Amino acid sequence: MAFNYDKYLRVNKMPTLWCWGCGDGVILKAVIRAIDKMGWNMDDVCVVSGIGCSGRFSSYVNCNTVHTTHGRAIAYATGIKLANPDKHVIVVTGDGDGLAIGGNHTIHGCRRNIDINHILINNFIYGLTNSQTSPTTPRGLWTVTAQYGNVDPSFDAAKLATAAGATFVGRESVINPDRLEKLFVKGFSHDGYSFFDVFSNCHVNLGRKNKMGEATKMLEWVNSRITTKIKYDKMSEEERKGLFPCGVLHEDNEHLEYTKAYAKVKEAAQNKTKINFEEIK
Ligand SMILES: Cc1ncc(C[n+]2csc(CCOP(=O)(O)OP(=O)(O)O)c2C)c(N)n1
Repeated sequence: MAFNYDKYLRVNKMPTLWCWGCGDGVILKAVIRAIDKMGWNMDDVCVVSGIGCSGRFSSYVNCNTVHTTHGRAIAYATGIKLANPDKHVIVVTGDGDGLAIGGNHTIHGCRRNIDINHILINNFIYGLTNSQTSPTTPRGLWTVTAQYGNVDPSFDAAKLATAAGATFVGRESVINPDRLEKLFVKGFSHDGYSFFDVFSNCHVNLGRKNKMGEATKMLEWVNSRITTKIKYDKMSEEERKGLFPCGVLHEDNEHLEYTKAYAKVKEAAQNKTKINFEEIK
């Protein structure tokens, strides 16, 4: 039977505002297919986004949505999840949104290990605002704020999230929608902070200005930067240069999820008892 996309989309908002060929639509499709696989009721799902092309995400999914301020989506989502621990919270940010202005919120969300599913749409540029350098812009590329080429070293967002304490970290790209959907299902099933570094294409505000070609050429470029974790693990340091592993990169089920830890604070306050920290790992 054909997949019923209408059930999950605000069809009255279609077509989207994204440029033709933008990877954001592929990610939207993978997210709703993963929600379907999870069997979640859309009334129990909340999608929170920041500002940017990626920020439009919350406009298109037919569930509880909050389109927040630039960089602050994780702060809003933390409040939503703490007040509604039984609901499923998905945050969508851009690389600028989630790693530059909102980088602080991202690392503290990871540190707390709150059960938020953070999808970082990594198109290596500030897309919406016309091509400013982001923390993931590769060295050497032209941006409007680096007109002689970007000299800043770039972040590996997955390594950052792992180091900050996220207990599920994965990476995929828009080249492999099936693998992306499967990764979302795995991360959505995980009880704790799930961070997804999703490589996407901005052929308009990164590609065109760097003469990298149209959408399909840009997808080839994205594809040339990734490999599977299995292959990556077998490579030498030299072979790994410029490549990013994809798949589940880190998973840790030992640490207590934050709303569960916080419930112990509530319990102690209500009963005027002490928290048993032995129970909080
Ligand atoms: C506090 C604040 N600062 C700056 C902006 C302007 N602004 C809107 S979106 C954006 C960057 C978007 O880039 P990114 O987060 O990478 O998302 P993309 O558009 O590429 O999906 C900026 C700087 C804003 N809206 N609010």
